[in-house]
Amino acid sequence: GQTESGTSSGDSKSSDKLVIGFSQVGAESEWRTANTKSMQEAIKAAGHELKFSDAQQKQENQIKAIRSFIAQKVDAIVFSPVVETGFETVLQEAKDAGIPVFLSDRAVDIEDDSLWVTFLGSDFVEEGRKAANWLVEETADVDGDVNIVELQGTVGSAPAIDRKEGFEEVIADHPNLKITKSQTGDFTRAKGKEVMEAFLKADGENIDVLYSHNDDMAIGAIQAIEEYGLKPGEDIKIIGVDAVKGAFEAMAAGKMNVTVECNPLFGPQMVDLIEAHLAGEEIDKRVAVEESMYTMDQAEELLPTREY
Ligand code: GZL
Repeated sequence: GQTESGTSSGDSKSSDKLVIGFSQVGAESEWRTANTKSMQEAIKAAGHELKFSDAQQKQENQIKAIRSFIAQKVDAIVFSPVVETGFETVLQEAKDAGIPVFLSDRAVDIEDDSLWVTFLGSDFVEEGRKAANWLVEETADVDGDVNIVELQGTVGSAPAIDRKEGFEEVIADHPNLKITKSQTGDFTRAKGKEVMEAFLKADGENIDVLYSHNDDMAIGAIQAIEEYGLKPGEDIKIIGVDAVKGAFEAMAAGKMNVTVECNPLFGPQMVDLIEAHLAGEEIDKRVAVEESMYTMDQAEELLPTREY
Protein backbone atom coordinates (compact mmCIF):
# COMPACT_ATOMS: atom_id res chain seq x y z
CA GLY A 1 0.00 0.00 0.00
CA GLN A 2 0.95 3.68 -0.09
CA THR A 3 3.55 4.45 2.61
CA GLU A 4 5.21 7.63 3.81
CA SER A 5 8.84 7.87 2.71
CA GLY A 6 11.21 5.71 4.76
CA THR A 7 8.60 3.41 6.29
CA SER A 8 7.14 0.20 4.93
CA SER A 9 3.75 -1.37 5.55
CA GLY A 10 3.38 -5.05 6.53
CA ASP A 11 6.25 -6.79 8.24
CA SER A 12 8.55 -3.86 9.15
CA LYS A 13 10.79 -4.84 12.11
CA SER A 14 11.64 -2.71 15.11
CA SER A 15 15.21 -2.53 13.71
CA ASP A 16 17.16 -3.57 10.59
CA LYS A 17 19.54 -6.54 10.61
CA LEU A 18 22.31 -5.56 13.02
CA VAL A 19 25.88 -6.79 13.20
CA ILE A 20 26.73 -7.30 16.90
CA GLY A 21 30.25 -7.99 18.22
CA PHE A 22 30.29 -9.95 21.50
CA SER A 23 33.53 -10.10 23.53
CA GLN A 24 32.87 -12.92 26.03
CA VAL A 25 35.15 -13.67 29.04
CA GLY A 26 35.75 -17.31 28.16
CA ALA A 27 34.20 -20.75 28.74
CA GLU A 28 35.48 -21.25 32.30
CA SER A 29 32.25 -22.39 33.94
CA GLU A 30 28.76 -23.82 33.39
CA TRP A 31 27.47 -20.32 34.05
CA ARG A 32 29.59 -18.83 31.30
CA THR A 33 28.66 -21.39 28.66
CA ALA A 34 24.95 -20.92 29.50
CA ASN A 35 25.35 -17.16 29.18
CA THR A 36 27.06 -17.50 25.78
CA LYS A 37 24.30 -19.84 24.56
CA SER A 38 21.59 -17.40 25.72
CA MET A 39 23.24 -14.52 23.86
CA GLN A 40 23.86 -16.53 20.65
CA GLU A 41 20.28 -17.83 20.54
CA ALA A 42 18.73 -14.42 21.26
CA ILE A 43 20.77 -12.64 18.58
CA LYS A 44 19.92 -15.36 16.04
CA ALA A 45 16.22 -15.33 16.96
CA ALA A 46 16.12 -11.56 16.42
CA GLY A 47 17.59 -11.99 12.90
CA HIS A 48 20.87 -10.21 13.65
CA GLU A 49 24.44 -11.28 12.84
CA LEU A 50 26.79 -12.21 15.73
CA LYS A 51 30.57 -11.83 15.65
CA PHE A 52 31.66 -13.85 18.73
CA SER A 53 35.01 -13.85 20.54
CA ASP A 54 35.98 -16.16 23.48
CA ALA A 55 38.87 -14.42 25.29
CA GLN A 56 39.87 -17.51 27.32
CA GLN A 57 39.81 -15.24 30.41
CA LYS A 58 42.65 -13.09 29.01
CA GLN A 59 42.30 -9.29 29.03
CA GLU A 60 44.56 -8.79 26.01
CA ASN A 61 42.30 -11.03 23.92
CA GLN A 62 39.27 -8.93 24.83
CA ILE A 63 41.04 -5.72 23.84
CA LYS A 64 42.04 -7.30 20.50
CA ALA A 65 38.46 -8.48 19.90
CA ILE A 66 36.97 -5.05 20.57
CA ARG A 67 39.51 -3.42 18.22
CA SER A 68 38.57 -5.98 15.58
CA PHE A 69 34.85 -5.20 15.99
CA ILE A 70 35.67 -1.48 15.61
CA ALA A 71 37.64 -2.18 12.43
CA GLN A 72 34.69 -4.20 11.08
CA LYS A 73 32.37 -1.26 11.90
CA VAL A 74 29.84 -3.41 13.82
CA ASP A 75 26.57 -1.73 14.87
CA ALA A 76 27.00 -2.56 18.58
CA ILE A 77 29.55 -4.18 20.92
CA VAL A 78 28.50 -6.38 23.86
CA PHE A 79 31.34 -6.84 26.36
CA SER A 80 31.72 -8.85 29.58
CA PRO A 81 34.99 -7.52 31.09
CA VAL A 82 37.17 -10.23 32.65
CA VAL A 83 38.45 -7.67 35.18
CA GLU A 84 37.26 -4.19 36.21
CA THR A 85 40.28 -2.15 35.07
CA GLY A 86 42.47 -1.70 31.95
CA PHE A 87 39.73 -1.19 29.34
CA GLU A 88 39.36 2.62 29.32
CA THR A 89 41.51 3.17 26.20
CA VAL A 90 39.75 0.63 24.01
CA LEU A 91 36.30 1.76 25.17
CA GLN A 92 37.27 5.33 24.24
CA GLU A 93 38.27 4.02 20.78
CA ALA A 94 34.80 2.46 20.41
CA LYS A 95 33.17 5.73 21.46
CA ASP A 96 35.33 7.69 18.99
CA ALA A 97 34.23 5.25 16.27
CA GLY A 98 30.58 5.91 17.22
CA ILE A 99 29.94 2.27 18.22
CA PRO A 100 27.74 1.82 21.33
CA VAL A 101 29.07 -0.58 24.01
CA PHE A 102 26.75 -2.66 26.23
CA LEU A 103 28.33 -4.12 29.40
CA SER A 104 27.11 -7.67 29.99
CA ASP A 105 27.35 -9.57 33.31
CA ARG A 106 30.38 -7.74 34.75
CA ALA A 107 31.12 -4.02 35.23
CA VAL A 108 34.24 -1.90 34.69
CA ASP A 109 35.66 0.51 37.28
CA ILE A 110 35.73 3.62 35.06
CA GLU A 111 34.64 7.16 36.07
CA ASP A 112 33.49 8.19 32.58
CA ASP A 113 30.23 6.25 32.19
CA SER A 114 29.67 7.76 28.74
CA LEU A 115 31.90 4.91 27.52
CA TRP A 116 29.00 2.43 27.73
CA VAL A 117 25.25 2.61 27.14
CA THR A 118 24.20 0.33 30.02
CA PHE A 119 25.37 -2.45 32.37
CA LEU A 120 23.01 -5.45 32.37
CA GLY A 121 23.97 -7.95 35.06
CA SER A 122 23.51 -9.26 38.56
CA ASP A 123 24.08 -7.38 41.80
CA PHE A 124 27.08 -9.38 43.05
CA VAL A 125 27.25 -7.56 46.40
CA GLU A 126 23.66 -8.68 47.08
CA GLU A 127 24.63 -12.23 46.11
CA GLY A 128 27.41 -12.12 48.74
CA ARG A 129 24.95 -10.80 51.34
CA LYS A 130 22.47 -13.61 50.54
CA ALA A 131 25.21 -16.23 50.98
CA ALA A 132 26.25 -14.81 54.37
CA ASN A 133 22.67 -14.35 55.57
CA TRP A 134 22.03 -18.06 54.88
CA LEU A 135 25.08 -18.92 57.04
CA VAL A 136 23.97 -16.58 59.85
CA GLU A 137 20.61 -18.41 59.94
CA GLU A 138 22.28 -21.84 59.67
CA THR A 139 24.63 -21.15 62.63
CA ALA A 140 22.19 -19.13 64.78
CA ASP A 141 22.46 -21.58 67.70
CA VAL A 142 26.21 -22.27 67.38
CA ASP A 143 28.15 -20.61 70.23
CA GLY A 144 31.78 -21.31 69.30
CA ASP A 145 33.74 -20.08 66.28
CA VAL A 146 32.59 -21.05 62.77
CA ASN A 147 35.71 -21.32 60.59
CA ILE A 148 35.06 -20.40 56.93
CA VAL A 149 37.43 -20.95 54.00
CA GLU A 150 36.76 -18.89 50.88
CA LEU A 151 37.41 -19.72 47.22
CA GLN A 152 37.50 -16.36 45.45
CA GLY A 153 36.66 -15.86 41.78
CA THR A 154 39.05 -14.36 39.22
CA VAL A 155 41.28 -11.77 40.92
CA GLY A 156 40.15 -8.25 39.99
CA SER A 157 36.81 -9.35 38.50
CA ALA A 158 33.62 -7.57 39.58
CA PRO A 159 31.93 -10.78 40.86
CA ALA A 160 34.97 -11.74 42.97
CA ILE A 161 35.38 -8.25 44.46
CA ASP A 162 31.67 -7.74 45.13
CA ARG A 163 30.76 -11.24 46.37
CA LYS A 164 33.55 -10.92 48.95
CA GLU A 165 32.38 -7.42 49.93
CA GLY A 166 28.73 -8.46 50.40
CA PHE A 167 29.63 -11.58 52.42
CA GLU A 168 32.02 -9.71 54.73
CA GLU A 169 29.54 -6.86 55.22
CA VAL A 170 27.05 -9.33 56.76
CA ILE A 171 29.43 -11.47 58.85
CA ALA A 172 30.96 -8.30 60.32
CA ASP A 173 27.99 -8.31 62.72
CA HIS A 174 28.74 -11.92 63.82
CA PRO A 175 32.30 -12.11 65.29
CA ASN A 176 32.16 -15.93 65.65
CA LEU A 177 31.89 -16.29 61.85
CA LYS A 178 35.53 -16.13 60.75
CA ILE A 179 37.12 -16.38 57.28
CA THR A 180 40.30 -18.29 58.18
CA LYS A 181 41.63 -18.83 54.60
CA SER A 182 40.86 -17.12 51.29
CA GLN A 183 42.41 -17.71 47.85
CA THR A 184 41.38 -17.48 44.19
CA GLY A 185 40.29 -20.57 42.28
CA ASP A 186 39.73 -18.46 39.11
CA PHE A 187 36.09 -19.69 38.84
CA THR A 188 37.14 -23.14 37.52
CA ARG A 189 36.51 -26.66 38.93
CA ALA A 190 40.14 -27.69 38.51
CA LYS A 191 41.59 -24.71 40.39
CA GLY A 192 38.86 -24.90 43.04
CA LYS A 193 39.83 -28.51 43.78
CA GLU A 194 43.54 -27.67 43.86
CA VAL A 195 43.13 -24.78 46.33
CA MET A 196 40.72 -26.76 48.54
CA GLU A 197 43.28 -29.57 48.72
CA ALA A 198 45.80 -27.03 50.05
CA PHE A 199 43.29 -25.66 52.59
CA LEU A 200 42.56 -29.21 53.83
CA LYS A 201 46.24 -30.14 54.04
CA ALA A 202 46.95 -27.02 56.11
CA ASP A 203 44.01 -27.19 58.53
CA GLY A 204 41.43 -29.79 57.47
CA GLU A 205 40.16 -30.55 60.95
CA ASN A 206 39.24 -26.90 61.57
CA ILE A 207 37.15 -26.08 58.51
CA ASP A 208 33.40 -25.77 59.12
CA VAL A 209 32.23 -23.95 55.98
CA LEU A 210 33.34 -23.34 52.38
CA TYR A 211 32.12 -20.10 50.75
CA SER A 212 32.82 -20.45 47.02
CA HIS A 213 32.27 -17.50 44.64
CA ASN A 214 30.85 -19.92 42.05
CA ASP A 215 29.44 -23.46 41.91
CA ASP A 216 32.16 -24.77 39.60
CA MET A 217 34.91 -24.16 42.18
CA ALA A 218 32.62 -25.62 44.88
CA ILE A 219 32.17 -28.81 42.81
CA GLY A 220 35.94 -29.13 42.51
CA ALA A 221 36.30 -28.54 46.26
CA ILE A 222 33.67 -31.23 46.99
CA GLN A 223 35.90 -33.78 45.23
CA ALA A 224 38.89 -32.63 47.32
CA ILE A 225 36.88 -32.91 50.56
CA GLU A 226 35.75 -36.45 49.74
CA GLU A 227 39.29 -37.52 48.79
CA TYR A 228 40.47 -36.06 52.12
CA GLY A 229 37.96 -38.33 53.92
CA LEU A 230 35.35 -35.80 55.11
CA LYS A 231 31.67 -35.48 54.13
CA PRO A 232 30.89 -32.32 52.08
CA GLY A 233 27.48 -30.91 53.03
CA GLU A 234 27.81 -32.38 56.53
CA ASP A 235 31.33 -32.09 58.03
CA ILE A 236 31.93 -29.00 55.88
CA LYS A 237 28.92 -26.91 54.79
CA ILE A 238 29.18 -25.83 51.12
CA ILE A 239 27.90 -22.44 49.88
CA GLY A 240 28.04 -21.72 46.14
CA VAL A 241 26.87 -19.02 43.71
CA ASP A 242 25.36 -19.31 40.18
CA ALA A 243 22.73 -22.07 40.76
CA VAL A 244 23.98 -24.14 37.81
CA LYS A 245 22.74 -27.71 37.23
CA GLY A 246 25.94 -29.13 38.76
CA ALA A 247 25.04 -27.45 42.06
CA PHE A 248 21.51 -28.92 42.03
CA GLU A 249 23.01 -32.38 41.41
CA ALA A 250 25.47 -31.91 44.32
CA MET A 251 22.68 -30.67 46.63
CA ALA A 252 20.39 -33.56 45.62
CA ALA A 253 23.25 -35.91 46.59
CA GLY A 254 23.50 -34.17 49.98
CA LYS A 255 27.01 -32.84 49.20
CA MET A 256 26.19 -29.11 48.96
CA ASN A 257 23.94 -26.95 51.12
CA VAL A 258 22.95 -23.80 49.21
CA THR A 259 23.55 -21.91 45.96
CA VAL A 260 22.78 -18.24 45.33
CA GLU A 261 21.34 -17.79 41.85
CA CYS A 262 23.20 -15.67 39.30
CA ASN A 263 21.07 -15.80 36.20
CA PRO A 264 22.99 -16.04 32.87
CA LEU A 265 19.91 -16.30 30.65
CA PHE A 266 19.58 -12.61 29.81
CA GLY A 267 20.35 -12.78 26.07
CA PRO A 268 16.83 -11.68 25.03
CA GLN A 269 16.91 -8.76 27.51
CA MET A 270 20.29 -7.64 26.07
CA VAL A 271 19.01 -7.76 22.47
CA ASP A 272 15.96 -5.69 23.48
CA LEU A 273 18.28 -3.07 25.05
CA ILE A 274 20.48 -2.89 21.92
CA GLU A 275 17.48 -2.53 19.59
CA ALA A 276 15.86 0.08 21.85
CA HIS A 277 19.06 2.14 22.05
CA LEU A 278 19.61 2.04 18.28
CA ALA A 279 15.97 3.05 17.81
CA GLY A 280 16.73 6.17 19.85
CA GLU A 281 15.09 5.16 23.14
CA GLU A 282 16.50 6.22 26.55
CA ILE A 283 18.15 3.26 28.40
CA ASP A 284 18.88 3.08 32.15
CA LYS A 285 22.63 3.07 32.92
CA ARG A 286 22.12 -0.01 35.17
CA VAL A 287 19.67 -2.86 34.53
CA ALA A 288 19.64 -5.62 37.19
CA VAL A 289 18.90 -9.30 36.48
CA GLU A 290 16.26 -10.93 38.73
CA GLU A 291 17.48 -13.93 40.78
CA SER A 292 16.88 -16.11 43.88
CA MET A 293 18.65 -18.68 46.15
CA TYR A 294 18.14 -22.46 46.43
CA THR A 295 18.85 -24.94 49.28
CA MET A 296 19.58 -28.67 49.53
CA ASP A 297 15.97 -29.62 50.39
CA GLN A 298 14.63 -27.95 47.21
CA ALA A 299 17.19 -29.54 44.85
CA GLU A 300 15.51 -32.87 44.01
CA GLU A 301 12.26 -31.23 42.92
CA LEU A 302 13.80 -28.26 41.07
CA LEU A 303 16.63 -30.08 39.21
CA PRO A 304 14.43 -31.09 36.21
CA THR A 305 13.25 -27.48 35.79
CA ARG A 306 16.72 -25.92 35.64
CA GLU A 307 17.64 -24.44 32.22
CA TYR A 308 21.42 -24.09 32.80
C1 GZL B 1 28.85 -13.85 37.24
C2 GZL B 1 29.92 -14.29 36.27
C3 GZL B 1 30.82 -15.27 36.92
C4 GZL B 1 30.08 -16.55 37.33
C5 GZL B 1 31.18 -17.55 37.15
O1 GZL B 1 27.95 -13.00 36.62
O2 GZL B 1 30.69 -13.17 35.85
O3 GZL B 1 31.81 -15.67 35.98
O4 GZL B 1 29.62 -16.51 38.66
C6 GZL B 1 31.75 -17.09 35.84
O5 GZL B 1 30.74 -18.88 37.08
O6 GZL B 1 33.00 -17.63 35.63
